[in-house]
Amino acid sequence: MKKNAIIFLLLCWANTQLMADDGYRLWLKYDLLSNVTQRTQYKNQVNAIAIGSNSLVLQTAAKELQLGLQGLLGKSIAVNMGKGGKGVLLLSVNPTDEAVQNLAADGFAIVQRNQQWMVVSKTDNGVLYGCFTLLRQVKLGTAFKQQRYSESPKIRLRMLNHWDNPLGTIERGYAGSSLWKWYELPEVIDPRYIDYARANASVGINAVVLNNVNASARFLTKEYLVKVKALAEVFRPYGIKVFLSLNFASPKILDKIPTSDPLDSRVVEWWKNKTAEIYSIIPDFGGYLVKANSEGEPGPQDYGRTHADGANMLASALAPHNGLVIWRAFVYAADPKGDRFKEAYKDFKPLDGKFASNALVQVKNGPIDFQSREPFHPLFGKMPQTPLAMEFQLTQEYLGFSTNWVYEAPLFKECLESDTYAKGKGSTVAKVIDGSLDNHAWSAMAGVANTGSDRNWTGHTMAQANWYAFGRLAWNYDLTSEQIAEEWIQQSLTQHPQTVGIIKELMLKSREIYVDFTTPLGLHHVMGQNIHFGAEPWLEKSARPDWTAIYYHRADSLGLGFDRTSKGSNALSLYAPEVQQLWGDAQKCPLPYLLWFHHVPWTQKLSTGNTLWDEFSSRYYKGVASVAWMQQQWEQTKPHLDQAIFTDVKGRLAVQHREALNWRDACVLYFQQYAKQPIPKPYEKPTRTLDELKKIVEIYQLK
Ligand code: BDP
Repeated sequence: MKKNAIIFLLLCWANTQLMADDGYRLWLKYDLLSNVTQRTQYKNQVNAIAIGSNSLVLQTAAKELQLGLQGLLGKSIAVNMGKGGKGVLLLSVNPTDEAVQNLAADGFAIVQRNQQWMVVSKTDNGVLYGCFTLLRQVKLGTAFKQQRYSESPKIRLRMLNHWDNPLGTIERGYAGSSLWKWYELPEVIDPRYIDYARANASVGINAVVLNNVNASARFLTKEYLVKVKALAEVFRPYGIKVFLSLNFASPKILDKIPTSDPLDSRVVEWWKNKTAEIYSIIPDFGGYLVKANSEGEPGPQDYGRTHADGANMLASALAPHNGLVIWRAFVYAADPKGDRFKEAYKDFKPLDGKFASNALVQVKNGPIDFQSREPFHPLFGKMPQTPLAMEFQLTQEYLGFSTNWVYEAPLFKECLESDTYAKGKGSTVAKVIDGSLDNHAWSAMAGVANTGSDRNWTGHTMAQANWYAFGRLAWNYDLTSEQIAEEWIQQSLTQHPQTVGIIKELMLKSREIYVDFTTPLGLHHVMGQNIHFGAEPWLEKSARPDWTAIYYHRADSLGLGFDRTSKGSNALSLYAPEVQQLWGDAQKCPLPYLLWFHHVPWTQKLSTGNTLWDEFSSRYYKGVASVAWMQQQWEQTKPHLDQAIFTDVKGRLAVQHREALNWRDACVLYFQQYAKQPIPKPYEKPTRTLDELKKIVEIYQLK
């Protein structure tokens, strides 16, 4: 071995031994492969990388591949222009290559021809994704197994939505402050912006909305647009487009136009000019995300216009620049007699077919608001003429912030795999949003980001997996939660087989455990009202009835749950008949959805053989016991994990246990007042009183 190579290996080794892992590198840890046979085998495959053209994205692809392979294989690998030959890995953009003919634009193939490996795609971005995939395969030991391997993304726009504000705070952010240092931009480019882009590109994310949907008009000022431009320049080499959330009243706020009516010619002109200005600064700007007439935000309804009128006005300003408007369907008029479940449907369903071709409607996964379990949103499958984008929430607003471990892939998949029956059996939500069911050109999946300035990006190290899983599922929703967990653990934490197994099991069970100790059997929206943390089922008064807890749980001496059948709000009627059948009968409704649709007598026997009260209260006890089990399991991972990560997660699990006890005691004692039944055996009655628990929750709520 040459002297240089020995020094290089020693440095790699020292690097991995000496530094405690602060989680910063996420799943992009290119440390020397520990499997020597594998390493040697891969080493023999690649001596250099060649790129056929010199575009920004292709250069990035080559640089990333070089960095990754050098780290993983412990040898230096040169990058050259040209086609190379044997032992040279070629990165090629070639729309006519037969290997990519049947793939979407960003798809790629990794093929071996004449003893040369190549990553080929129709687009630069596709090659970049191919390179990151190859690195993942090298790490997992699955690289270069087939002479031809290919992938094609199912969704066209795979985007993160940041709810970041101009002053650095993040709405519903639990991992520090905003990544974007607006004051320092555009002059100072924090290297972290680049690492953020790398992480996104590595899982196929190709679009980001930089600012909060409750948008400050300030982002559209010249002063801010040059800051946005600076970020766009960092993201461009990683194939990521920048979008902005806008404030619908911007013409009024920024330029004192007396109205923001979307049909007023002054307003139309204002947006046309503003949009042209944006594109003159950021030529590949993606477009706008809009929250309008929702939770106090301005919108077209302020002028008697519809959501489609508002969206189409913006769409026509964007069309000459190939921009998109993404209009959110998260609206719910305050109707004291209504059911919030039905509000968005009421507003949007009649507008199907009325949106411009460069407009998408972004719908949250469920009808209320990112609860730990929701039935799929009834709009999916009911607006066939409109491309519907999916909105998931990665940040754990209703899932215990960053002190609770909840792996969200099962939650996302549960929604994506739900059958809307829009065009018969198999019309899944996934097929609605990927555009295949109704032949839409555009498709999008958005995740409300969980990133922040914390060194490990997401506060809870395990929450990194939610960012990762979101990207992987937006790329290919057919991947299983288990596959994604397995690859994330191996890349981020450890490759020790037993430890991988333990962590994987914890991840896969974590969401159901959280549901059990917070909102079992389909209970929903009983969290603390101010910060959406902890339990506050006794909340009776708020600025709006549909912000209280009693509006949703409807507990009384007879039973528990919201009757959404024809005898109640009839929200069930918004779904296809097959879905109504599935959920409509309280005797047959799957238990996870029971209290979403039925007011069930406390004494009713459920399919488990227990009465509602016994099953409901037992779930809280089981949930707490499961958190204790998580703590025990975690202990076993200690010998095979970085100690900083081990200790941090251990601490967070202890907090989760304390919080689970609070949830359990608060909910069991509160609902017991209505059920008037003892705590089922073998469980013990909480030692604290309801008043004591109310005080604890008040502290959470910063009252
Ligand atoms: C709710 C959040 C609120 C958001 C809103 C939205 O509590 O902060 O602004 O969703 O999605 O979940 O617009």
